[in-house]
Amino acid sequence: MPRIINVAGAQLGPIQKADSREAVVARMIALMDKAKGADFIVYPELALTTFFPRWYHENRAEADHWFEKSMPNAATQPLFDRAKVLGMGFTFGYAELTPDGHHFNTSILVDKAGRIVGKYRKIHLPGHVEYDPERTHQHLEKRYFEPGDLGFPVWRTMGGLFGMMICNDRRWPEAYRVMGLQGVEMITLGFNTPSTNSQKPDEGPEARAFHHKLSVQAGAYQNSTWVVAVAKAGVEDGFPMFGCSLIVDPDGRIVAETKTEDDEIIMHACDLDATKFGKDTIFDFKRHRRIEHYGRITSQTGVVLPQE
Ligand code: CDT
Repeated sequence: MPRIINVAGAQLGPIQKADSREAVVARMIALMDKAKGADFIVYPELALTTFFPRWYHENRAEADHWFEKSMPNAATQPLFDRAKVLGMGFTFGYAELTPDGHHFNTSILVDKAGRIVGKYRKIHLPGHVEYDPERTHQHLEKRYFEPGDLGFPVWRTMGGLFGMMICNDRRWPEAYRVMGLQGVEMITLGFNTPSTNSQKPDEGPEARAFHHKLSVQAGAYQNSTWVVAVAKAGVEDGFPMFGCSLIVDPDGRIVAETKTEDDEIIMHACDLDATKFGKDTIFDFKRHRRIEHYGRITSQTGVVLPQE
């Protein structure tokens, strides 16, 4: 018997500095209405605002207005309310400021009854801490966020096993594997990826999309899981970000992909039981993993060269 979950990826086009959260939430609700009939809808990383880590503030506290102090809050409650009426689970990313003053790049998983059942805080923060005049654009996630402190959990909800990662996490096989080792069947991934490499301007959208797809497809295949990757795209405050939102099956194949860099829905009926074959055969971790040789993965961060 297949275990079908109808999934929607809700790509968001650009959000400008001046756009209010209320206006963005209205766009998110319009996408939700378009996806009517879906069981679950996935929105991007930092979905409620412009990608503010491109802006440098000497005084970090000046960026605090981009953060949410509670969730749901007045601006996002209408999204929770609409989802409940439609019986749709959802996930989206936002900047989280905790009551004790910690800053995280966060995503939440909400079930069909509107309950927050999971929270993930981005672990692989890209970019830099200080203003870098050498770059074509700034990417100051390391300035404004702390690395996540919740690990890579997997939640049993909506009839399956769900995990979350955020943007740059998709480039790190360890992130998928930690969830793979908990049997994950669907990973959601919101992203904001600039269309050019700030340190290598001739690396444009084609190469960026290639690395994006390569990472997501490999992660899905090697852990036999669905991955739903959703962008915030288009030109934000003069800075272009690519689209390429994807639904990837447990065989690593793209089954749905956006065509624009604007608000756009992709949908697919994902059979969670399609994850079984890979998990029981070539990626049956229990039979095939050789952890006695993997020590460096958790004991070492940088490269240690062999002795000359
Ligand atoms: N948001 C995010 O994580 N973006 C990164 C850009 C990396 S370049 C500093 C990404 O991996 O797409």
